[in-house]
Amino acid sequence: DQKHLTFESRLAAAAAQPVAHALLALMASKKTNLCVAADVTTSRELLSLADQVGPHICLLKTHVDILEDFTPDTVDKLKTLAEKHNFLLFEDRKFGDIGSTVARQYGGGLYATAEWAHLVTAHGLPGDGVIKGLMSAAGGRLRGCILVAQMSSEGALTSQGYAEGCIRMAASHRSFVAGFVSQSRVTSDPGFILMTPGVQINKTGDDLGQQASYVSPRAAVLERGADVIIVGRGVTKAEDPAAAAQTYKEEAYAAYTERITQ
Ligand code: S5P
Repeated sequence: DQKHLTFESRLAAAAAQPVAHALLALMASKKTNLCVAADVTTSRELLSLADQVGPHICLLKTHVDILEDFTPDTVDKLKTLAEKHNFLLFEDRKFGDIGSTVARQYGGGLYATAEWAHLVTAHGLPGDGVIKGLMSAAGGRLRGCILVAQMSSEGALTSQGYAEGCIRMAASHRSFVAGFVSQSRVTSDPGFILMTPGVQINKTGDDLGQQASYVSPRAAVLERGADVIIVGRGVTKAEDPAAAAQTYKEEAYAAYTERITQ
């Protein structure tokens, strides 16, 4: 069972997916399972945030379509920061269309996401064509996707059957699916990485349907099965984002340490 396994001991199970493998190794060596959701509107803020929280994160999750001033230069600078601080880039595009459309959205367009994002999110809704489409546009690059098996928002339509369908879909595309966005332990397969959003310390939900109450990093890891916690406003709106990231990192990693020794 994945629950008590260390990230290192899951490397073999993730061997088919190079980004999952790299991420597990990175989390173990850097001692962080924190992903910061960098939901800001200018490239300057994005790069500044990435530089500040970089030492504390394993993944920087972006919504580059929120940026008002996106250019390829933003991506070049983001790549440099990812190398400087040793984290991976995760574009939360939530692809959800037929394979041929997704292939073009991922491989081309303004954002050319396949060029730079190690991981992207996708919905399982369209069926496995969405994965095949992403794979076709990834080409030979080391890329992977995270399927959104459950959503954190109130009234989400991601039923248990839907989540199970996502797990099955992933199991037949192990070379490309690195894990899931989830709110519970949707799988005990040690090869897949579970990432949980809706995490904040001392905070209830927002007024736009983010779940009625956020959960703490500790609850996300120990009760919801998160390997990685995804934190947006808890860090981005903090007076000192670097200090906040450090706090979230320490709490989440301590919870992971507690889990593997349970
Ligand atoms: O179910 C989900 C899936 C995702 S990826 N619920 C989410 O909130 N997210 C993302 O996590 C969302 O797009 C945002 O970038 C982040 C949560 O941000 P926060 O500010 O609420 O922590």
